[in-house]
Amino acid sequence: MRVSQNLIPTLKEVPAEADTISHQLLLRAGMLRRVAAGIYTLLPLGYRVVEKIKQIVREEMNNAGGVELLLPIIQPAEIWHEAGRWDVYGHEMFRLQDRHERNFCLGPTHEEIITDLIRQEVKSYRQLPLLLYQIQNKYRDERRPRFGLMRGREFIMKDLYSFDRDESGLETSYQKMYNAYSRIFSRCGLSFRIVEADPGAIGGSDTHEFMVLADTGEAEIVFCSVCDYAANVEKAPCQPRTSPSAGEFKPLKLVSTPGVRTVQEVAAFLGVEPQVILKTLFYYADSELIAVLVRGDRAVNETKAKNLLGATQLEIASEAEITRQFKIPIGYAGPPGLKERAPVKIIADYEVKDLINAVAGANQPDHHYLNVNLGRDYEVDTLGDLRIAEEGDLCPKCGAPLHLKRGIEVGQIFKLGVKYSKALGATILDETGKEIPIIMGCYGIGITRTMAAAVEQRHDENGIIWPVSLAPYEAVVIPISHRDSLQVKFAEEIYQNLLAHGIDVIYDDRPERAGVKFKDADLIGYPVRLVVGNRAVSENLVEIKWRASGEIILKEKEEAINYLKNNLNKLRKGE
Ligand code: 9G3
Repeated sequence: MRVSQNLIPTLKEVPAEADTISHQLLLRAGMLRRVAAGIYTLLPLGYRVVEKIKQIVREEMNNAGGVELLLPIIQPAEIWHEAGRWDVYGHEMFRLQDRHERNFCLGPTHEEIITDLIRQEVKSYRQLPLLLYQIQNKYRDERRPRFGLMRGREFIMKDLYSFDRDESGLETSYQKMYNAYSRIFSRCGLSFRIVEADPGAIGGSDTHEFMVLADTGEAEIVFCSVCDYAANVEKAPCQPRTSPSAGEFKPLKLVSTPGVRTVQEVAAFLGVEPQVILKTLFYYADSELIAVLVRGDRAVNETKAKNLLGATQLEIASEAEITRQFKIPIGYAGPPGLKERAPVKIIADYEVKDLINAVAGANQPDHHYLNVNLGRDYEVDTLGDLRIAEEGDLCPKCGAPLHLKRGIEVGQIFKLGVKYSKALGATILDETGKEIPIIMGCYGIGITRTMAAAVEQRHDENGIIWPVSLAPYEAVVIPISHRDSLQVKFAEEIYQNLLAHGIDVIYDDRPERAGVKFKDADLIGYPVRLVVGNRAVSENLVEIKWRASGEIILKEKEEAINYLKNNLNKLRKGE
């Protein structure tokens, strides 16, 4: 491949739209272009990276017994109605009508479609287990698409679905995928953690997420410094870090706190610690109004709240809405007298039980209460683990301190059980002729998100540093002077040689200064670059520079080929 034949529109400046480093670099490296919010063109070099990721995924899925097929992007509403999910996802689902005004959606996922296929084609336990997968575009109308490919509205996913006759079969399929995913992300040269995750609406039992560690990741994970425990903070259980404080209940006291609303402001104004302030947040669990109480220095874990309430959707209630409807001024909400103000269920984190003589909003403008005590001044409907795990919380497995890191979720595996096979009647006859529902699992990898995650994790101030396994080209050949016919001839020869030896090589034959070509090579992130200058012509020497290490060595032309072949071979297996 010659650069002059390709379309690689590199940019010097950072485009304003780019909101994370991988987005900036993929745009600047001429690999990605925005068409609309969350919708992108993969330019030729970006496309090559995605194809390499797909190939790694395909090889490992096939090794694990997966069989590839292709399900439609456009899906009839009927099947989603039958599975009871057409109305669950609201605006996030792209919906459309055909010319006969029949309803369809653009597939955000494919459980319904593949279960519909299986209920028609699989009738006997003899046909199981089956591991069917596709690599297909997905559509989700994100409220705030951002971070380029990391949270797009159209993206490429590999989704595999396992079909087994019983739980132990599912366990086997699940383990196969767990191991295959580990191999995939290692081969992609990524540093990742496998974390326990929350099954969410899917329900079911086990679920794990594969997180590429990156400070810009949207997901937060906790992991133990001693044992192998790691979990998405959404799921990580928290022990109360408090002990019931002795102290007798002091008399409730109303104090004037004009214009003092946030925990920080109240703490400063009253000269108390955030830990003794009660934070009251309002949510709608499906349609029920909920007040969640946590200690002032903690954050509400909405996933835990949703699970505690058994709700499908949990939405934060706007404070303005609460003020308008219940005359509770913004920033002055509190549990004493709350139930008289609003038909609200109050749930509280375990630590609230140990809060003696707390500070809380007085549900009236510019006033707080001092010495608020559970049992005397208010009641709660349920106590539970409702806070987000923090640095230093104790490992639920071994009790050692937990650490916090951010990550990018690139894969997730779920045990579905019979959720879809029951809803859609996908059953088999077992040996005794008894009809039983098929046990399912589902396993996703964000293909385009993996590309972005690789850039988040592997870049420097000059640009992207692709692992060899994902690089658009493994090597780039650059003549110092495009006017010097001997240098050009030499560069051509070495380019042809590398091609002949099966190396993924690109030749920068543009009529440009060498400096421009070097900057582009570093920005795009080719793993290795071969420079052909005067010493090539006079001493048959080629300069070889490795992008990741910055190491530069000189090799005679013939040696250079073997040296590259050996080193690239080693690196292809995952750095
Ligand atoms: C929808 C919409 C968005 C969705 C879903 C459905 C996420 C939905 C969960 C999954 C589970 C697994 C197979 C591959 C791995 C993940 N967002 N999920 O079901 F209608 Cl609009 O997709 N699916």
